Amino acid sequence: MTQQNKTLGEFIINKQSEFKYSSGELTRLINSIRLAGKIVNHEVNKAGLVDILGTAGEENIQGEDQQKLDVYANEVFIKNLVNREIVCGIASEEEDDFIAIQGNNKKNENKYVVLMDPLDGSSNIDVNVSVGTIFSIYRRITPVGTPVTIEDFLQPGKNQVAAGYIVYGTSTMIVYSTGHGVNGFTLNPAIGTYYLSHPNMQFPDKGFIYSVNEGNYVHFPKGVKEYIKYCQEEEDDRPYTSRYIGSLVSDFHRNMIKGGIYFYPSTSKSPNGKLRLLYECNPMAFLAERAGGKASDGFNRILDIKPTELHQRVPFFCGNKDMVETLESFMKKNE
Ligand code: P6P
Repeated sequence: MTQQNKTLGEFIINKQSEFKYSSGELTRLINSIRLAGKIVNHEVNKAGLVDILGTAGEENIQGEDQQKLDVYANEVFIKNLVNREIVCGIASEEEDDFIAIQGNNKKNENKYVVLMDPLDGSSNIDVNVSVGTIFSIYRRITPVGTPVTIEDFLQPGKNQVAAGYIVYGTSTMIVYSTGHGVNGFTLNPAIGTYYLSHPNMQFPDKGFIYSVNEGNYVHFPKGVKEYIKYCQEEEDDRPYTSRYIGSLVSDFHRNMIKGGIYFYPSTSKSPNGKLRLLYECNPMAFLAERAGGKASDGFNRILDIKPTELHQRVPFFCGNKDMVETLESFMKKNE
């Protein structure tokens, strides 16, 4: 069988020996996410046809209107993870606090916690632009069998054992890493099977795309303003191309394939930026580093940051190593 025809299921079995922890549990975990992704994909693809658009009338912890698909996706992932009894805890952008999972035998022996943004970029749903699910997996650090605590979720991103995203775009893909390289699988919706379509994804050596919401330019730190002007100068391989979809998963996915940098800096209205450290920045940073890229808050490695709260935000700069390092040099110069 050629590498390209390999299904996600076959890939997981072949690779599970590489996973230094209990591979059976991780396999069940990734399979659970795979199934939930197919279910959400089905609803996302028909969102325009049924009355599932618009807000659910509630607000999430971010104070943002919850789109019905946000609520739906959150429920689908939580149900799939709980029913398979694979995790001891779940944190979600759509949940104010973490969810402790009691096993049937009331003594949950599971070792993993999952943090997720069940449907990132949801503001794009009504205008038919790609959205995505982002997930991050850790081993618990409190004793197995005891109730999970906030400490199990507030681990630095370098402790992740796996992370990835599902992009519901022109095709649906799951892209993930268990620490050894990044691999992308494309869903064949006719048979509901994911096939290995992007083995060992790596950022190209050079990147020429910058992705930022320039509408916030006047509120950016001086170093970011200088970097944007640097990207726009006529010089060497510049001006770069500006591409911003407004959906982190889609912008990141394109930049990892074509080469580029995505950044959501601090602004005067969001002094810590907009993106959440635990279930957006850390998983994307985990993937970026394993694809030869870099992820920073402008000064520090994202994966080294010790979280202090579940929904904390950080400024986020992520993509080709040379592009992130050039941006960091502008930030340092203006520190
Ligand atoms: P803005 C979507 O809400 C999101 O979290 C990311 O997916 C996206 O990159 C960013 O926010 C867009 O934010 O302020 O540019 O609309």
